[in-house]
Amino acid sequence: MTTLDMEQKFQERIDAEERIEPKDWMPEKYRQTLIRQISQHAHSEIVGMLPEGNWITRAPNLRRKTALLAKVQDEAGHGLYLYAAAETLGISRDEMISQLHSGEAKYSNIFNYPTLTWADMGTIGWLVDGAAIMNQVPLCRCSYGPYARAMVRVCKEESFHQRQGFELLLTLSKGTKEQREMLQESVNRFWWPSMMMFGPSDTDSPHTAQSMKWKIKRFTNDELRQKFVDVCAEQAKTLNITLPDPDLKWNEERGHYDFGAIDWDEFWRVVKGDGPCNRERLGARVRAHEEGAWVREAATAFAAKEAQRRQVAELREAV
Ligand code: FAQ
Repeated sequence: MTTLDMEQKFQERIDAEERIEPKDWMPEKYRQTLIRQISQHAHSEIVGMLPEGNWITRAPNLRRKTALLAKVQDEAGHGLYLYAAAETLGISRDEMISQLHSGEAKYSNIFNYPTLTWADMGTIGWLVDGAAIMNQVPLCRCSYGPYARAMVRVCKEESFHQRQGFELLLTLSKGTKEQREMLQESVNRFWWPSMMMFGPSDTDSPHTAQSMKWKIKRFTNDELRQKFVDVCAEQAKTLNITLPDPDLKWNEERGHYDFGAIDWDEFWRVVKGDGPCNRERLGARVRAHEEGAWVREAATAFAAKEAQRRQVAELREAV
């Protein structure tokens, strides 16, 4: 069979909604696309721990602290499931980590913005996890099995994250004038970067068309962004706040909210390494990796010792 025949057969499997598994034949570009997307996703989860981790010691009470601790810990777990899913495609974790640390690999634009107030903990849950869920629920039906299965668990946890964020903001919305102002100011800062999380508009997205054909993506960037706006515009009413977009208004004919233009120059600046916190975030990751070297060494030594112990026990049993 020629490569062209194999590609055609592969596409037929995709069209028939069959799951692709690690040992199945796949086009090299499909493999590379998945490695790119899954590793970027994993990096986003790990770097995404930093803006919120920054507030754990300053949570206002024990209930908020335990929820925030659990959420940040969950993000670490998501990163690990995703690195494991990417490893099934033939890339090692060390390679992925070194691509992140060298600045070669991307991670979500949103985590290069600072967390300046306690309200940001609620806004991240509401908007950032909200955008993440909107994007990730369809990924549970991604054509690549290990990624799709990882996303099922991730989405369950993300929905708890979104709810705890919204509940935090609802509490602020019913609080003092200062608390209501803190909530509005936080949403003003995070709204547009959250809208950018869905990626460039469809006309400027180099990967969407092929990823839709391969059923890695089930919706385009613009379709998901529109769903997000429609949900948030309604939820903002419950929070008694406005979204910082003078062009946001319900369009009866379309059955959707219209919204204003996104500043794509800002998006590309942040993605290419020049956002408010890019250097700080990468610096923190590299430092954590270096300081964790002794843990990796100890774990490797322990695993080697355990393997040796098991081998000796098996030999003893055999004689
Ligand atoms: N930030 O052609 P497309 C989370 C890049 S997880 C930075 O549209 P694609 C959980 C893109 O990589 C958030 N770069 O590409 C959490 C590509 O560059 P390349 C992460 C971006 O892959 C919550 C170029 O632009 N979620 O938040 C961004 O088809 C709270 C062209 O773009 C995922 O990763 C961006 N926002 O679509 C954690 C979900 N958007 O590689 C902590 C999985 C695009 O050619 C706290 N990923 N780029 O150099 C996806 O669904 C897709 O990869 C998209 C991009 C939709 C992100």
